[in-house]
Amino acid sequence: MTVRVQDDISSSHLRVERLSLADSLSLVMDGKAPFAALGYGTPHSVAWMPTVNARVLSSHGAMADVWDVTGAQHIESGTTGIARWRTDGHWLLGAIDLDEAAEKQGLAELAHRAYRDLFKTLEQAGTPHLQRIWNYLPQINADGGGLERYRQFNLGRQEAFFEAGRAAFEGAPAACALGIHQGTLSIRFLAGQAAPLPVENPRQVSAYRYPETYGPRSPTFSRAALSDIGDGNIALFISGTASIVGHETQHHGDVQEQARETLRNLAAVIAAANERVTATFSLAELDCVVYVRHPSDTDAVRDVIESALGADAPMARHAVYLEADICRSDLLVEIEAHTVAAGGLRV
Ligand code: 3EB
Repeated sequence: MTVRVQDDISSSHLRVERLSLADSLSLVMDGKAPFAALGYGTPHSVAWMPTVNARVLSSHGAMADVWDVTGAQHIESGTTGIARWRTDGHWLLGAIDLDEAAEKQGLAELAHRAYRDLFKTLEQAGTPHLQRIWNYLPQINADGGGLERYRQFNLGRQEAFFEAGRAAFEGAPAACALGIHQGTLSIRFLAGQAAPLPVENPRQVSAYRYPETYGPRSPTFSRAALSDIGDGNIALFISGTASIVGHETQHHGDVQEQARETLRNLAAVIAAANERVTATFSLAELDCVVYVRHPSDTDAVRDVIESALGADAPMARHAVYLEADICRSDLLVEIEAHTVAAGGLRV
């Protein structure tokens, strides 16, 4: 006998679209208020669009990744401690902005506190599973009292994962951690009701297994994550990816070789992801963000991407270039991405 399970009428499908700032704002005028968005170089005043506070280097100007849900009954917004969030009950986009100058604690304690409120948010909203996290740290490579600030951040972040009983090694969420020149410690996070499937890169040591030479506590992230976003689609979230093979930085001082190595790493993560799904993801289709340490390197990096994929590839056309410091001072470029394809997880 077969039992037919009725479609959950309250199910909510997640969609994402990369738009100019003007086009994303006009959605609201058209009465199609999206669930939430992540803005690149966008104003801080749009409540549903937490911004990434880094200078946009690409000619398109300010852009946004607009997250929308179909089948949602209503969108709720609120704050939990220092975290603000929007949710339709199935998916949640949250944001934390901490002004360090106004705080007495060091960065490790602040990261710990931020992640504690982040996890509290997820529990209270009933969207316990992180799909993707974006971390932006002012002066990431600066010394913070005997320990580099990125390493301090890693201390507090990992501690909060332990304390909340969250996977800090295998099963850690996809993430990025970039340096911004000024502003607040900013964390953005997308969560949902089901745990995503983590994906590692066979060319790289898992970041959560980096040796102690990179800091007393490892970074807490998986190389990528696969999420069933409903409606027969699966999303691949690729963490910040750089010119690292094994655990070592490659091509010191050569931004174009670093960009080529990064593309090889992205291709390797995509190949690993494709083994786990019935969908087919491809490098040329990614919606990526390219973080460039030195703005004068932007054209050199764009040339590498366009010669590898063709200038007409969606990855090349939709790329957002941002000025940011990378978490290792010898890295000049880092690329993160997401992409959606029809299919499901292989069981
Ligand atoms: C790397 O591969 C580059 O600390 O959350 C990439 C993605 C990097 C995420 C993080 C750091 C993070 O180690 C750095």
